[in-house]
Amino acid sequence: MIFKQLFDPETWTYTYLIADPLGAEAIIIDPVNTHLDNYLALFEAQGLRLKYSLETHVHADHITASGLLRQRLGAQTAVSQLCGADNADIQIKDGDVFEFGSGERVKVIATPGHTPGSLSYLWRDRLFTGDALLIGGCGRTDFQGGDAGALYDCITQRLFTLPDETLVYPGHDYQGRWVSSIIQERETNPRLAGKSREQFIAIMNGLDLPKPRLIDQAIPANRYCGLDENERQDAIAEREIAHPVRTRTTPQDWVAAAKQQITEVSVEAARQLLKEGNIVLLDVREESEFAQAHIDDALLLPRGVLEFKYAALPELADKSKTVLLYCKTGGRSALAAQTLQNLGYNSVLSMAGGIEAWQKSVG
Ligand SMILES: N[C@@H](CCC(=O)N[C@@H](CS)C(=O)NCC(=O)O)C(=O)O
Ligand SMILES: [Fe+2]
Repeated sequence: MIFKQLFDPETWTYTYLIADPLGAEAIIIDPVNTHLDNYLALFEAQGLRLKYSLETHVHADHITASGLLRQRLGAQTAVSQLCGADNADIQIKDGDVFEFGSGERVKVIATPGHTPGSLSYLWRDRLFTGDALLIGGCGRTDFQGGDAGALYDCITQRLFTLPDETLVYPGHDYQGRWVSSIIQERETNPRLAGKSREQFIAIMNGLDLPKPRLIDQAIPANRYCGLDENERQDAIAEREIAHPVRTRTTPQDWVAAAKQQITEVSVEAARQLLKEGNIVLLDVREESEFAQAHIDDALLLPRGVLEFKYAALPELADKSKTVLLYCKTGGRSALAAQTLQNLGYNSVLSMAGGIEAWQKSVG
């Protein structure tokens, strides 16, 4: 077997490559976009075929290379079904098994808490814990839908019950440690060893860590396998050419489905509503698009981080107030409108045609 632990010093992230030379089939766990060339060189040098690119969660601190690996090598991208990354090839559930090479199996163990969709992967005697269990620590639970109680439960009930000698390979280490074991973490992890659920929650609530440097770029990008807007469109187009018969849902399908569930208004109606006032105007595009041009008085809340950030906006505290959303052409705002409805907002409108239609119409 080939097993490599690769490290990204910029974000202290570990990436794992496992390959069965007999089948020459490989999988990669948590690849980082800036290392694409290294990975490609490695696959080529070792004659490997990348079958799966697995994510432990939607990362907040770096951008995944999974979408690029799909484009370049045809790997299938996989992430938890709870991550909101609709464009991944495989939406993973607890208990799923990935097979590769000659009989190699990777078993999925749901380990929510750092994020709701966090997963650990068990291969032979090695456990890849992402940011659930870290060496002498664990993933933070103060953003991305984090839940300290859930993290305590899955670590103590599902990971600490694995055989003592199981090796623990984390998603990060900030002190240069590479590997641990279940017994070592169960007996010495300062956040968990001998700690009750309540004590653990109190420790996690008191961490007060600065937010990751790349969070605003990383989360939205990672929900699209790390691809930027242009690369996403290219990837969709390439896929349509390679597989003209649609066997999977595309972003266009999700937008069409969302539009059945929400209320769209024309640019003219939107102008009238804004004139009347008492309405919250949200721009759900990315920060860079907002910086180029936006509608007066719009608040920026990119669709990719909507669930994580809406609660922090005082303008959105009253869920009965009318919220008008727009994006570039009306697709993303339809998806965002559906999300806001699911979050309990009962008067949500999406502006058809987006800012492009707004700019073309006479104000
Ligand atoms: N300083 C780092 C942030 C690191 C960070 O917040 N890491 C997350 C994982 S995405 C974590 O859970 N850290 C746990 C800890 O630092 O105890 C950055 O800017 O990227
Ligand atoms: Fe993380």
